[in-house]
Amino acid sequence: MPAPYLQSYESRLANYNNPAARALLECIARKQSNLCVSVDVSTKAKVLEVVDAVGPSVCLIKTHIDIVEDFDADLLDQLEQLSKKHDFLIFEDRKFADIGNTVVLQYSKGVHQIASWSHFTNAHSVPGPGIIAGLASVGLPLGRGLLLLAEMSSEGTLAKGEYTEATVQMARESRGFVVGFIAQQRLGRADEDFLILTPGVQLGSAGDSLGQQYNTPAAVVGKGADVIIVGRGVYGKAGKEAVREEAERYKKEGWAAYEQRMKAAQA
Ligand code: 5BU
Repeated sequence: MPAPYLQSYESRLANYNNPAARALLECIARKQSNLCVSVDVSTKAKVLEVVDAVGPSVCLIKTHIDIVEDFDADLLDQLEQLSKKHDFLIFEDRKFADIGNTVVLQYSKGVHQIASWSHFTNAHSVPGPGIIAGLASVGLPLGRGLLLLAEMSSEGTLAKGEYTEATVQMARESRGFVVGFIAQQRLGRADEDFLILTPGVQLGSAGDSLGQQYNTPAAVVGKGADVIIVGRGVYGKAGKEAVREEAERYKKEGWAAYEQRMKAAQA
């Protein structure tokens, strides 16, 4: 029997109880898309334009909600409508990094009320397990899922080696809520199944001037990514039609790489 991640997305449903993880696996299989587009634009109109353009091609939309200058509750309503129209889930890339008591407040309160609309969020493991306990106290009753930042795509990252290993161990101890990692490669033992979401993906660019490092969809899926996260590679194109086409291109690349991974495992 090949390792869980070498099996189909559908068959991996059996390995997850978390409702957000299950919904994501189902959506990936239904749409034949392992593409997450990161919508890092700073006005409400632009966020909605990009999401409407890429929606048909993605399983997941990633937000940095705190960069939207004219944020209001209507943006969340419209995002939710688009997620129903196009069938995708939402991941707020909040990168929580504080003590449990503080992240409870940051996750549930303030202007953004992240837990109320975001199926997934993520957290650094640097504070220790209290951060997971705090976030779980808010997110679990709502059926949310947490991704731990086990590795980063940026040059010189300190999230490697023993830090990454200790992060995986923390995840093992909270499997109901922690559904996987933001990472650059497959993590965990061969018999374990964690979702691996990988940012730092672009075709035709090696990186940016601020330390971002890019790999291709084929390279990251080959190393174990379940979901590829693409930002500027998609929303950076000029015009809604070009953005839509680019999302479709990454969707096809990501799916072909997944099929290739399954084929290689069966050979
Ligand atoms: P890009 O435009 O494809 O470079 O955007 C990548 C997105 O993923 C951006 O929102 C980052 O904040 C996010 N990101 C990342 O690039 N690398 C990481 O290790 C993590 C998040 Br964690």
